[in-house]
Amino acid sequence: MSESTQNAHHESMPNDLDPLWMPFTANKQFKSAPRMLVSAEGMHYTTSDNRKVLDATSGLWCVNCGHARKEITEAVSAQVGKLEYAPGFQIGHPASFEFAARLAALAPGDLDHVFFTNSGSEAADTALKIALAYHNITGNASRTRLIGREKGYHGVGFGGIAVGGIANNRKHFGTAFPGVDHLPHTYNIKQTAFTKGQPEWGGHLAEDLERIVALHDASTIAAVIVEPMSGSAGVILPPKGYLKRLREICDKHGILLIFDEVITGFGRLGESFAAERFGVVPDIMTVAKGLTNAAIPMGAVLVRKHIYDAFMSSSENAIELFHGYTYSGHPVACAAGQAALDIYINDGLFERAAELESYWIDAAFSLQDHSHVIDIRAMGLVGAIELEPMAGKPTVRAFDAFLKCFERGVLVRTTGDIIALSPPLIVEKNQIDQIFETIGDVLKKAA
Ligand code: PXG
Repeated sequence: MSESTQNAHHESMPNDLDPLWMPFTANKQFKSAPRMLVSAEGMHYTTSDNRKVLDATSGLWCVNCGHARKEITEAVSAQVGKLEYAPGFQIGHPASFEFAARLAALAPGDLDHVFFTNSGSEAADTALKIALAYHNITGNASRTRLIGREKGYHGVGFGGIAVGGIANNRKHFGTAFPGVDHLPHTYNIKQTAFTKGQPEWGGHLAEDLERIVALHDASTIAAVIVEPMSGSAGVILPPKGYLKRLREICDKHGILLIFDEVITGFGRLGESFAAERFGVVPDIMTVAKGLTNAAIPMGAVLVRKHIYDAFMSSSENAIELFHGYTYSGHPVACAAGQAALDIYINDGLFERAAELESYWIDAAFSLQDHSHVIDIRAMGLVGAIELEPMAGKPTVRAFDAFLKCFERGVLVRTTGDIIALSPPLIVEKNQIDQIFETIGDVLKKAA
């Protein structure tokens, strides 16, 4: 290493790592061998020891346009200079209205009203509150039950963990949210291993909603919330027909259907939203992550016209929904979001993801015969390589692969023993090759 690189390394590595309590991280392990990213551009991060790392995860499934996009940087700095903040309660600023109108136009069906939050977790909790309040004001106050799904992830707020279905996210935090039930997950690799695209098996699991309705009665159920494709649980694609059937059963019983599109929104599955890809329009949709390309945190909830209209039928000076955040519709986040939307449209990134899909799937399936690979799932520009857990040591095999890939210049993400991949939609074919060659090499060496 040259002297100048050593200096750069030294300057960018903080002296004291102890005060920061890192989120969703093995703090002790990390701090004993830190991995630090100091800059990013396009498809790559640069580490504190000045290595380029190909980003196969879009940060955390969020930097869909690629890193450090000039258009976003410029829009953000112009907005900070012009109006860095304005309150959003009982007063407005143009950017939030303009951005909402563009999102409404992009969203399918009549999902044409937008409530801004600052994260996916806040979007999930907001969506659940809107569903409860909707029934309350339309004369169905007994509809208070919320139905999630096993293995679901809807962020870390109390509402989100209650309807979520990942045990580690729930088990230490009590049972503060009553009246929740869960659909069964659709993960079953005995039936579906190595399916390219959506599995044939599993559509029947939507029928379980009828069982839940029979158990609790529809008059007590407000909403069903699902990720159209489970991301955090390890890329579980919806079985064919499953989402359509959920929609039908919800309609039959007057239950609102919420899609959490925090990961699937903004091109991940080769369409603007999973709702478009699967041809099912929910009543409420949550988004975040790719909404601003993650340059500034932001989330949003989109609701269908009849829901918004129900709230607007109250008296002229009433506050229709007692909910909101200091930073709802933050001007700088709106500027980032508008610039991201321009990039998605001008660069045709959703179409690009669709065009690359078959190349992506074939590249993922090139690892099919590697030892310890027990399933591969892929669609759009998202994928998962599921590994056989080491006997008595779950998660170790995948985490080891994550560390080795990082050493070899590719950033992947792991959840359990699953390697999850979701590159920026600007990824090139040779970079797709690099991602899977690196993983393949790491798995071969580890075998
Ligand atoms: N809903 C879904 C479907 C998500 O994937 C959230 C809500 C919460 O968003 P915020 O912005 O509050 O984090 C998410 C977040 C991973 C991983 O690798 C997934 C998420 C976040 C961090 C890591 O599985 N998803």
